[in-house]
Amino acid sequence: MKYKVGIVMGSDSDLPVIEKATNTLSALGIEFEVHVYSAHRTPDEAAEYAQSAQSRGIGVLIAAAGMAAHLAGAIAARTTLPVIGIPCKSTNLGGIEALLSTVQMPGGIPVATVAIDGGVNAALLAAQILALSDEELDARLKAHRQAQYEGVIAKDKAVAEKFN
Ligand code: RP5
Repeated sequence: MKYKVGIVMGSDSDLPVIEKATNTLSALGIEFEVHVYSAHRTPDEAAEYAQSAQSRGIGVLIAAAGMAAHLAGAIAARTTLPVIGIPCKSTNLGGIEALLSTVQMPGGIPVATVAIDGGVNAALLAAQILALSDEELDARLKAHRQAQYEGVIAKDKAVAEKFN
């Protein structure tokens, strides 16, 4: 592997979402590291992590946070690596607050925002970015997509046999 994925979350209460991402990265054979850094509670550590990520072999960053979710934007402000934001559902506002906080970045500092609690797609998007310069990973991604296709075809067959 040329590059690792760096994953940060605002709190360990975001772990269930992060585990969807780490399971997907593991299935694709992608190395990653995981940390808890908060844009609000540990802003210096979050900034230092983002600033040093590229020099430590990270190719894409994933940042997950809930509530007034500034983490992905704060990370993106400190690096030119691509940053994928995951808005997390952590209050009775349902995650819409984190979605808007993560997605509505002002021009100049992009964050590629996935769905609320979208850990799987964050990992797949990171994989697709890394696959641009990694042919073996690209082949594993295409196999993953094919397996997904075949899984849905099999489900259709099972449902059709039951009801038709
Ligand atoms: C955010 O606040 C975190 O990303 C988390 O989603 C939310 C709640 O954090 P805890 O109070 O559970 O630590 O910063």
